[in-house]
Amino acid sequence: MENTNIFISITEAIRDGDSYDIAEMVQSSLDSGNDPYKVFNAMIAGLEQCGTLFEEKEFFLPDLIMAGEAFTTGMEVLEPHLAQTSIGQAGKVLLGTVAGDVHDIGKNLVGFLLKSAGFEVIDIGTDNDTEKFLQAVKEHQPDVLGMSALLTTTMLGMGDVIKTLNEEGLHEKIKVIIGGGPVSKRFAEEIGADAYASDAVEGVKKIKELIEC
Ligand code: B1M
Repeated sequence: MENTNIFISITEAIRDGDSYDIAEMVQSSLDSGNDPYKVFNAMIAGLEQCGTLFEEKEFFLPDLIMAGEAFTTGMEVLEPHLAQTSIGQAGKVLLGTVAGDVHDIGKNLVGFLLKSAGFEVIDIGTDNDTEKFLQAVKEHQPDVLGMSALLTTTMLGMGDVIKTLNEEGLHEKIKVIIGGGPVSKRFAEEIGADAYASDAVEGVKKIKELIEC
């Protein structure tokens, strides 16, 4: 299939939650010699379209669920091709999504790129309250704690985690970076995070900077 067409088809398959065909489409696009990162961008565009249609009330919760599942299915095929840039150990990063929030696609991408860049990644999953973050920091003693939030209601939990790290004297031992749709550089500064990243690539760059300084 001609390049532009396959990218459009991949975007539409993710948007429409087509878990059945997406794996074959991604594989066929890679077999045709397309850049894996362009395939990846086409998949992300599908999630963005799904989110827009959800906002416009044309799509509903099951559509979001199906799009998320199709994305995960596509990533299973794509991931080994993106991972080819792997290098040595660069530091330890603890990643998690905050309490009340089950969105994990963005966090997983950050984790995936970090691993590709040679970081050890401990991913504690989704829906982590302050206590869970605190326990994980004590147990794993990471160089960097990375928190993700996709909801305006859950992002506030990030501030609670940082406040508790400060109270327990743990923030002086680790750096904290935050990311996710509703958060911003300004919000990061307000809650005392050490860095903010708008996307996964910037996340890896900022984490490298945090470890170096
Ligand atoms: Co939800 N959802 N969702 N959802 N969902 C959003 C986020 C929403 C924007 C849709 C919309 O209205 N347009 C909206 C949030 C509105 C708001 O609060 N501002 C929303 C809503 C409302 C909800 C529910 C409340 C719906 C309901 O039940 N009525 C519900 C909440 C559930 C909960 O968490 N308690 C809900 C549920 C879900 C699903 C479970 C169905 C599914 C998630 C599946 C999963 O993650 N496993 C889902 C999905 C798929 C979406 C959309 C469509 C896509 C999110 C996504 O994965 N994007 C989303 C619409 C959208 O984003 N346009 C939407 C792709 C991903 C790569 O981007 O996660 O932003 P993102 O990550 C980026 C950057 O943000 C950054 O890097 C990533 C890669 O570049 N980043 C970091 C993220 N974390 C980082 C951490 C870092 C650094 C960078 O350092 C640590």
